[in-house]
Amino acid sequence: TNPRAAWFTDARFGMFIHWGIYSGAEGFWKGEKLRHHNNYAEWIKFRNSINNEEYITLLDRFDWNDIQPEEWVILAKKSGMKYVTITAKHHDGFALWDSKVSDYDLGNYSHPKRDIIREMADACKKHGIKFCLYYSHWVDWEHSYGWNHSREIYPLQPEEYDQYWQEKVVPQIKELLSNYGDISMLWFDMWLPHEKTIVTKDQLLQLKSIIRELQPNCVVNSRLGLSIEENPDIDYKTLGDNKLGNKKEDFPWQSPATVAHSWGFHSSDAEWQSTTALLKALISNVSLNGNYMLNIGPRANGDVPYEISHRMLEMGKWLDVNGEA
Ligand code: JFZ
Repeated sequence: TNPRAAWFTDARFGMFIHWGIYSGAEGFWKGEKLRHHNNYAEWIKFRNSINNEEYITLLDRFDWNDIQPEEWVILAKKSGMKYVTITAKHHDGFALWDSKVSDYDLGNYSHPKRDIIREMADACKKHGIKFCLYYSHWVDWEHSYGWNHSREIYPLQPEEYDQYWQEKVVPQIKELLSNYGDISMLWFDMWLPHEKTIVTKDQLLQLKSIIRELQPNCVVNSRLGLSIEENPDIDYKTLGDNKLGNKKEDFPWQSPATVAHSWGFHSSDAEWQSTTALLKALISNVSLNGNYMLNIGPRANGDVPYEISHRMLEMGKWLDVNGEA
């Protein structure tokens, strides 16, 4: 098997963190509910047609003196998780670090200035947790030539899309892999095979070779858009959201999961799964040699909803008694 992914196979349990400007909207925009039935709060910019300038006014709801990312890492540790994956850039295109490549970033819009990726990198190091990043490569709602699903009606030229790719995706991935120490994993997010998207195989291979060159130990998931079956050096397969595994595989795999439904914080998303259900999901995956990454959607002020932290801590207590170190 793949030595690069050995730590990932052993890790079993990790934390996903969806936190960004959307966390300030809480699933509502100007009194109106998110315009989509799946209620993914992190999609509000696109669903409710919010432009770049209006969207960042949500940052007024963030208190930069209050937000403590280390708390997320401590929660992961206490819950028995071995790694955390935070949304460095989600589909909204906003970078949670001080990016020299784009002005749509925290370096430009936090006062006092914060770099959440730096702080998370430091906190993970301090607490012995593997540090991993989510990066939305395919979809970007900020860049004029990024992909959004209206492009299915208003097409984008391949050359335009490549401009987005070369001037935003590639240099941002280089920044993330050059300035923040070891990145244990990059979690990309494209849920269709690249043939069905505007992204070309060449663009994906370019990205993969940059990653291999800059950080040869960094694990890459199949939602980069290259299937693990056809690309043996893709390190593991990400299943559909909240889909558990049902058999052992020849390769490492993972289920990304939420405690309720939305990934980003949503004030009316309240169908919380029980701790028992979450533990069963974890154990079921682990019994099939899989991996389970459970999400927190902190509020704009950084607080993790009690309904989530409480369940995670209960899982950690169970693992203390019954889990392997
Ligand atoms: C994507 C994102 O659009 C979403 O905001 C969130 O970040 C989630 C983790 O990933 O949504 C998906 C991606 C893939 C599937 C479903 C939702 N899928 O394969 O079933």
